[in-house]
Amino acid sequence: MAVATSDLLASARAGDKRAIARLLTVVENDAPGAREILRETYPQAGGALVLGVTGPPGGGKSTLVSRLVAAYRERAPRVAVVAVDPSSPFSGGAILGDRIRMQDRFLDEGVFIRSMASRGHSGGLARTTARVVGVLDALGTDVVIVETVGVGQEEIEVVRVVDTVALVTVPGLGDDIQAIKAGVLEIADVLVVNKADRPGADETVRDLAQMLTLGPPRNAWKPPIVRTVAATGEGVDELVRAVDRHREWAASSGERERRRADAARVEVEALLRESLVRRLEERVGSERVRRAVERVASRAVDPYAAVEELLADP
Ligand SMILES: Nc1nc2c(ncn2[C@@H]2O[C@H](COP(=O)(O)OP(=O)(O)O)[C@@H](O)[C@H]2O)c(=O)[nH]1
Ligand SMILES: [Mg+2]
Repeated sequence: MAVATSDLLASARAGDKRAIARLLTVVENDAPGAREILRETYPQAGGALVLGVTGPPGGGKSTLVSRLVAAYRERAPRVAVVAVDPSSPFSGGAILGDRIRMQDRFLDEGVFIRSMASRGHSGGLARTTARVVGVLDALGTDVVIVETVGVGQEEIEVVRVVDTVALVTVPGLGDDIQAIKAGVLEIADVLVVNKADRPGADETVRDLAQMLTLGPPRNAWKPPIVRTVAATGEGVDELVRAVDRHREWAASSGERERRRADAARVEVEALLRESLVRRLEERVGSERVRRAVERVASRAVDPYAAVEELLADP
């Protein structure tokens, strides 16, 4: 192993935030050294509590995450936040109040905060997030919280990398709840109605409870619905307890192993596909592909036949 990398790893394991940040940058950019870091850290990951916090923008996720960080820090020496959200306070897009609240967390030696751009990751955002979380876990982080805006398919993929998914909604979302239902509700382990200080919280809790009964029966876990006021911290302890209960259930029921096996399969198959395609392209050669495309375009040959010709030995 390169001396620089092994030094960085040693400092990072001791909790040096600059070393952790440098390692994550290499992994995130898939820069030279990324494979080595992955090889050294991969076997040591798997022990952290990994919680995903997702939901529509403006729901109070970042405020809630800040509260969760404080709660987890009371029982764990090292907590990290991975914010995959361009509007997150962690990346500087916040109103002043949020920033001031976050200040305490930034000053805490036991808290590491990373914000990730949501675009431009080779192999996809979910893969990069999984790797960043895995490295933090392996470096001795006790709790990793991933904040992401749960709107698109890619964001849904991101939360698949965590062990427990908390979906944050707010009162009065109305039709937006239908949109949530379509995608994220199916993968939510804990439902949070934040901004419970606002009118309509009871209705939202009722709507969500009803949706849960309408959906397909998933497994033995029935997602609890927790009300929070992230602005004051109300309900945060209950949320922490709900996450603990889910974690215990997932470990004892085999659900955690199933999710991890699924994630491993997705990653290995994706890498295998990428590698096979690369090798085939090298073997076939771009010139032959170009000529085949031309012949298909001029209808000299049909597409199946063209591919068969390409794959047959030259
Ligand atoms: N009334 C009320 N406002 C809240 C609560 N939690 C967060 N907010 C406010 O909602 C806005 C969006 O919060 P933020 O955490 O940035 O949401 P995010 O986009 O989901 O990360 C901010 O102005 C927060 O101060 C809450 O429980 N009650
Ligand atoms: Mg946010």
